[in-house]
Amino acid sequence: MDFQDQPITTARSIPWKPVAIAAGGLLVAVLVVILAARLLRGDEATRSLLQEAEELATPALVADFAADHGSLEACELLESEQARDNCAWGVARSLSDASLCGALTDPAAAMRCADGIVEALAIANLDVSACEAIQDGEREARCIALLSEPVTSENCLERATEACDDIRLYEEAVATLDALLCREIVEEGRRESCEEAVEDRLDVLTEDDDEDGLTNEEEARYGTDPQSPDTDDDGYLDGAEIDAGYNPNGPGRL
Ligand SMILES: [Ca+2]
Ligand SMILES: [Ca+2]
Ligand SMILES: [Ca+2]
Repeated sequence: MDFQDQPITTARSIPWKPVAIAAGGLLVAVLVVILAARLLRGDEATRSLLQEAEELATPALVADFAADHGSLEACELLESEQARDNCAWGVARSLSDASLCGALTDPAAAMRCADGIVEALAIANLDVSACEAIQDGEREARCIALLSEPVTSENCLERATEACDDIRLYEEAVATLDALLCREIVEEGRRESCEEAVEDRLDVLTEDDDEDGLTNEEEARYGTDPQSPDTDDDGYLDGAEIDAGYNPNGPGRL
């Protein structure tokens, strides 16, 4: 088959075939009747057909159809302004496209529509800078506060991330210094950063800046100076004093 054989489709037209399958045919038929009747208008019979079809196509049904198929055009079939706004809101939400909220006639509803989508995307992408596009100040602050906290197993569900299991594994691997647990993490980037974090923590735990035989972590535990090999300046290294049971911070034994 070459390019010439491609079926001809009109841009942005309603995909009738999948629609017919998805909607079970009935609603589509009703919408076709409405469209046809609106185009023809005029005579009594057409008007009554139009009325009948519009009664069948309840706002909720049309809104579901519009949202399922990302069709703002379907929302235009609704009579009341509020129903059209609700319908357009549903389409914008289902496509995660805040720009479509501009189709709402009520400016307050248009703002809530856009803010909700921007916020949901910011949370889904863990992108705190995206919160700044939220118009409602309070909502923007809430979004920034939420995303500024590091994601932990405690708050990962609230942040709508599906990575809670990964995050729990990450935390456990770092806490127990078990790099093998990192390998069970599904998301590749997080798996790699888990292995690095375990390695970094191992490095930190084994670091001995002043080379006195006590790691920095041990110096913190004994209260000695991690930057001075002989904290009490008595000629014996901190590590040697601990090993021999002497107080590295002054005279006497431990
Ligand atoms: Ca040391
Ligand atoms: Ca020391
Ligand atoms: Ca000493």
